[in-house]
Amino acid sequence: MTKNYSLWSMLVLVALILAGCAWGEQPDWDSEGDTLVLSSFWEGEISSNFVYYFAFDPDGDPLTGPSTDPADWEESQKYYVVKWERSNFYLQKPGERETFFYDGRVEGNEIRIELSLEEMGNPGVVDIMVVSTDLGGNLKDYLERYFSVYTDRPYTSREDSLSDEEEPSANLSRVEVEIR
Ligand SMILES: [Ca+2]
Repeated sequence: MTKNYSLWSMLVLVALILAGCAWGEQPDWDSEGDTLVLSSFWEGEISSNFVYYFAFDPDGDPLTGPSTDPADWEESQKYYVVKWERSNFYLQKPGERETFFYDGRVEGNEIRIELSLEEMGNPGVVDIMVVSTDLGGNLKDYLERYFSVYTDRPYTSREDSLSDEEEPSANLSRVEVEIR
């Protein structure tokens, strides 16, 4: 009896381990290619003395994209705009009112956000600009020009020169975009 019990325990254990392996290796086919994950890295720790903006142009034309000034974006109403201001994330969709945004994370010198590509109409290319301002809306740092992310490429990155903004927390270093 004891022997049988041990055998069953071992079988159950083996089954659990196999199940665990299968679970861990399961590719997530359903959501493949439908999430854009943007990681922005700044020279200093993210600070609520500044506002951080991320603009996404989903029109599919890499010849057009967001300027370096968030005031223009608001006027054009063409872009998805995520911002981090006073410790909250906000999302403005084209032609809609700003809402709270929950797929963002701040950690040390990094701000990471996730957006559904499906929600943006599954564009083949997304044009992206990243900007920091002070609380009065004065521009601090930005990419020299927007960059285009082709959504069939799993990884795209952009460097920003390290010495163009003296406040480390507002000084953009690098942007990485993964398509998952
Ligand atoms: Ca465009």
